[in-house]
Amino acid sequence: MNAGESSKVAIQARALGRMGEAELDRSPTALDKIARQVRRSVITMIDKAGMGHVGGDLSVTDILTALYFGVLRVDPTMPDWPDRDRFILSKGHCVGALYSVLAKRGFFDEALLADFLAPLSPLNGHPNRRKVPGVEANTGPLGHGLPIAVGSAIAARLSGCNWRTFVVLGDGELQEGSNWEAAMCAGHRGLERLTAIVDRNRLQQGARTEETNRLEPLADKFTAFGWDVLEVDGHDMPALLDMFGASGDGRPRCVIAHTSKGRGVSFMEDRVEWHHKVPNADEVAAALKELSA
Ligand SMILES: Cc1ncc(C[n+]2csc(CCOP(=O)(O)OP(=O)(O)O)c2C)c(N)n1
Ligand SMILES: [Mg+2]
Repeated sequence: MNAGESSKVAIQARALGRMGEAELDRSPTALDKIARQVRRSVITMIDKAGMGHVGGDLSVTDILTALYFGVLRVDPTMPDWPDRDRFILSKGHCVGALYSVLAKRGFFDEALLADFLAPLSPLNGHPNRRKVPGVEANTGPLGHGLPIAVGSAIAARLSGCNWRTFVVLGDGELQEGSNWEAAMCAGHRGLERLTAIVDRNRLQQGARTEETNRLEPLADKFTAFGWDVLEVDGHDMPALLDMFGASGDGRPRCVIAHTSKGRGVSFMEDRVEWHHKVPNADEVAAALKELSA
């Protein structure tokens, strides 16, 4: 353990942490329920902090829940277990959803979520691997997660390990050129144990993606770079679980997950202003009411 590792939040995995993998209920119904709890906790965290990225947190919630509760081989009591699957949240501004999922999965105590963005809290506005167990990479500046994930997949291959690497990218984020260098490298090397998931909510900060810098035909672009491309409703839990298998045909996999920014709160859905607008007290109450229905 290096100095950075030892400064991580005094995180003891909760009792849940030692829960045997077999005891986790991985059914889509159970996962949908967890996702609803995550959405509620995101609203509460942002309300308390007075900051956050609510729209993108809500669009990526089902994807993160499917990964952490249904797919990733991780052990919350051993966040640095060498054989674990690696997950990188490249759209790091949506860390509120990631923290909530990590806490629910047992990486740290859910009570810590109340300190989201508070002075001296380890739960910063972007993920930090030196501070929070379960976080694999520091992200926030867009365009870095896929290059890191490609490196992770190459490292697994070079060291003869069979862990898998997953990365979630924002769609607006794909306007960063570094993604396409990494995509080209992954295709060239046939990194079939790499899965990139695009949170295709069609909005970025302040505008729609297609008005800002057109991404379509997005599937064709990844296909041309040598990827196995699948498209899915990013809020359909059984379908998501289905898509997250390795490609197995010598190509990296790209899952384009069609989502709604602000998903689950009707007045936030698909509205550009909810990228990082903070709900007022009435809006918080209305959001929590909808999410408990
Ligand atoms: C390199 C870089 N430029 C600008 C920003 C500021 N920024 C934060 S979020 C965001 C929009 C991201 O949109 P998208 O990737 O579509 O994410 P989502 O819609 O899921 O929130 C921008 C421009 C940043 N974090 N990094
Ligand atoms: Mg987007």
